[in-house]
Amino acid sequence: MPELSIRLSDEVRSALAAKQPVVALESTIISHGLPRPDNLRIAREIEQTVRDNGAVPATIGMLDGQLWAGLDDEALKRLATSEDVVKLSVRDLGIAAASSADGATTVASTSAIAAAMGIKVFATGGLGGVHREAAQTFDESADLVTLAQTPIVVVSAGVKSILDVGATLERLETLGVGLVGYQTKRFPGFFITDSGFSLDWQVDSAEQAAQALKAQEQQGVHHAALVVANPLPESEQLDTALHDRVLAEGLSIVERDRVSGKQVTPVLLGHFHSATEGKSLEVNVRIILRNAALAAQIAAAYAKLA
Ligand code: PSU
Ligand code: MN
Repeated sequence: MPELSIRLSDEVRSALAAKQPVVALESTIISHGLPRPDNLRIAREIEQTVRDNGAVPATIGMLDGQLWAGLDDEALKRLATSEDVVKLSVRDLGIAAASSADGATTVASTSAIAAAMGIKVFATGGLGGVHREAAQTFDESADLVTLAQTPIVVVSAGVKSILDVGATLERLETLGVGLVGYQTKRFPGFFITDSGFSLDWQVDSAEQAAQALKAQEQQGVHHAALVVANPLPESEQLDTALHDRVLAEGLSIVERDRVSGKQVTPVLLGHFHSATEGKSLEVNVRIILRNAALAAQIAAAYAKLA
């Protein structure tokens, strides 16, 4: 491994050295995506789920300007409870380190850091993407361009339904990001099972997803991410009428309060969690735990291939 200024927990270090399965986890979900006090409990559950499915969790975050992969419970607690945790995309990492900040990494920065360390698989809830007003605001998540240049498997329940899903799919295609449904050819819509868009490809098992990663690596043109879209079963999705109503409210709050930049996503998700009286939170947690389980299975299957 190259000399990177990323501190690894002992567990993550030995798993990587032994080429055992490791799953990267982001910390923005914990600090900015999920409400307190549930967020800390959920962060621990995500890690446990990765372990239960045969991999070592590597939650990535910054403490006092130092990047870590593999957080101990005290660090997890700090990112979950401190008021001063900055949401860190890739462009923020250097300046945040020089400012001795505490920070939480997004899909973009987590995948970039994980890939730099040789971690092959990353689990999140839903990707960032093109926002609905992007034609005016140009608001497109840095997740997309980062995934275009980061070779890693990302397990997600599609993109957040707060986004323009069709535009996001077009951008993923343009950017060369691989996209495959897990046991489906319907693209999931995060809180809802089916976003209304279809997919070109599906894999039927964790082994097949691992084979796709392996094949990409062997082809020598593996510069971008492979997104494995893992939908919730319909019986577990958020009620679609409730979803549509709360989303419309959330979007008008964003407009009314002129929310912009990196606040948009946390404000919309926060509105969901309060306006659905915790129903969207339950759904969000199931999404993340299911993705963590599948990611661990893919990482384990990949380790067997290698
Ligand atoms: N998915 C969730 N909750 C979240 C996010 C994604 O279920 O909090 C976070 C991720 O860290 C993602 C970020 O990278 O939102 C996207 O933010 P933006 O739209 O500002 O790029
Ligand atoms: Mn944005």
